[in-house]
Amino acid sequence: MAELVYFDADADKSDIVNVLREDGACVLRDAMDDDLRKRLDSDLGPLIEATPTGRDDFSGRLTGRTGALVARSEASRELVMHPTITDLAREFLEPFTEKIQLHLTQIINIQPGQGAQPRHRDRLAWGGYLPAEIEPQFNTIWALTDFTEENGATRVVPGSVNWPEDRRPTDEETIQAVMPAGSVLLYSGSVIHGGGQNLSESNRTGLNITYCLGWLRTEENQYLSCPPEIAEGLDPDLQEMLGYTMGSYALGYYSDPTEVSEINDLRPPEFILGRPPREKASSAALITD
Ligand SMILES: O=C(O)CCC(=O)C(=O)O
Ligand SMILES: [Fe+2]
Repeated sequence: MAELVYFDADADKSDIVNVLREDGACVLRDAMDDDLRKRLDSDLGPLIEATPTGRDDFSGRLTGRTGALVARSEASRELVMHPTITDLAREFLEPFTEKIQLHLTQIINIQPGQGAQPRHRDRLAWGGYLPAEIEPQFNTIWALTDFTEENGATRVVPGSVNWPEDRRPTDEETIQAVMPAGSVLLYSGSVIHGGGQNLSESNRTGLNITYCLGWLRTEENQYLSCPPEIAEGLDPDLQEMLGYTMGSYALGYYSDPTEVSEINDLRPPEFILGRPPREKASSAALITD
């Protein structure tokens, strides 16, 4: 039978990262305080109400998905920058990148009657081009309602991280991330998982916040979902998590095409937010003559 490891929110970080590397998933119990939960409910309730359900079986014809949460919800920003989570994300992805960035924010509201989502690996966003040894992603689904077997708690296949591409999981190898509201499922980009079937009478609401290697394209385009006029009012750590900083010496500069008489090109993204970079981008290993 499949087993999922549960940690208290203050558990040792290296224990959590080790389980994530081996199993590809685990749960942190009660990682969100009640006050934040209340503020999230009041920020997100109207957004959930206004969101239509999906147009295909993967996104879910009875599932609402709402993004741009950094721009839309102040309370969501605290979850995006939750210190335990960002520390874990950095440690987990550190073998493959200098910097991490926000990959997507999405309320996933599974309504009664929604069938199970096809199981998948989230790394398929990059179309299967990434070598298997590179782990691209650190994912969270925060439970905003209790996640139960009946209401569609996420199905995960612990240990499926290094399986050959053609191996299919059995039901015995799959387990649901049952957890009380305020807990968070952590899972990698390489573990097989999918939303569960909602056989209950009420919604299963999760908040999917994911991080990826700083040199990859992100699923949610953060520059369009949180444009400079909104990003300029945010905390610098959050601005940088959104991608408003150089990814490395050469990654992410811009030029202002309206400048013609005095051109000041190759600007770091912070410039559009009205401030200089907080640190100099490290230079790539140059081949010296
Ligand atoms: O809603 C869930 O529990 C999982 C959703 C998911 O895996 C996805 O949409 O990629
Ligand atoms: Fe997924």
